Amino acid sequence: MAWLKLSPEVEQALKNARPVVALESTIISHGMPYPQNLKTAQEVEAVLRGKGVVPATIGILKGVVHVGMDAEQLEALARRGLACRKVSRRDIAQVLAQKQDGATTVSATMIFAHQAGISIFVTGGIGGVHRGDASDVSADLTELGRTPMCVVCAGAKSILDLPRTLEFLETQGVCVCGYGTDDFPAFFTPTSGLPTSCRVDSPSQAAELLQKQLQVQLNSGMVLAVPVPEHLSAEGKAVEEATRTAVEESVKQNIKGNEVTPFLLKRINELTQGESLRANIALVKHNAEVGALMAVELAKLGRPKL
Ligand code: PSU
Ligand code: MN
Repeated sequence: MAWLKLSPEVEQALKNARPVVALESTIISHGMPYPQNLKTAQEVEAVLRGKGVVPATIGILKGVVHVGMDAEQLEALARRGLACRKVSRRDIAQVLAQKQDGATTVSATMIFAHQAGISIFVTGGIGGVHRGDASDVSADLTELGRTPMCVVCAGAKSILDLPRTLEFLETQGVCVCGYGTDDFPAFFTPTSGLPTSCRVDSPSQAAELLQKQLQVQLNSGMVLAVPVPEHLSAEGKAVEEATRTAVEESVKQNIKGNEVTPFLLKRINELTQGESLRANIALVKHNAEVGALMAVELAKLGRPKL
């Protein structure tokens, strides 16, 4: 496909049924400031490689989707940051038609990873239903309802309305699986007090669950929600307070649409003097470890027999 390019390494790995894990690029451009964003992107790739998994960071350059970005491409995207276009499902055709650059959100990354033949995708947190405005529902949630992909993450941030987010996922038929927990993780803290829909306790159990989901051809996605390890969690109260302040500010300043999430992430980082960013980075790397182990197990199971 002229509009979708696999890097030689990713193409080779997929051909040989070796484990490959997808990574998104909006977390780099809009989720973290430069240069921590670049360093994190490189470290997450290194975590995957360390476990024998090929990383496939996905982004759009001049109207071409790249599945597996090289060092130069990654650096250009990280430097451009918020000036880069944030691309979710609705924006894809336009960005490709007009040959623009773009960073893919969870929703767009799921679409392209699936088209490339990848089934596991690691990130920090998914979008959800916003606290400030409950009609602001992330396209990540509807995408999870329609694309067969396992998104390994630390749940969703408390910038979101978590009860509504989980209800929405249930309506969309998304399997929300806790990794070693029955409690849906709330990103910076391991628990939210809200139930997941099921639980697994090992990478092989997680792989078996995904394999079954693919075999049955549900064509919907699953979330593998990994609680942040206690020693990496951010100071709960400080982040919670900063979150409340940031949400209030976003409402007062009339921040709307796809600018809400980047605004909140930036403000919480400022208000916690970098504490939230530190925890964010550590947690993404931890998710990558779990996602890598799961991908290795999935590769052992082979292609699902339909
Ligand atoms: N949540 C985070 N960090 C992020 C994002 C979400 O903790 O970087 C990014 C992801 O790319 C996600 C997107 O797909 O924000 C959701 O944006 P919105 O709320 O506008 O749908
Ligand atoms: Mn939104």
